[in-house]
Amino acid sequence: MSTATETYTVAGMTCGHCVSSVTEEVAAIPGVTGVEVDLPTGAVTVSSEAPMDREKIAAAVTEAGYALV
Ligand SMILES: [Cu+2]
Repeated sequence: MSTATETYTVAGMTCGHCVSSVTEEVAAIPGVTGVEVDLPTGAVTVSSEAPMDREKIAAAVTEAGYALV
């Protein structure tokens, strides 16, 4: 199985609850195998089985109530 890893930046996260909301929504995207969020920088690293559409990540982040930078 090949894997892809991409890092995105999410604006508006301020606490652990924000981190878990974003993690939950992004992890729910089909094909995503891992999500790591760095709260101080807003960096969200997404591992997936195949390269992800940025739009899918953006939609999940929007669903969580935040915005992709
Ligand atoms: Cu929060």
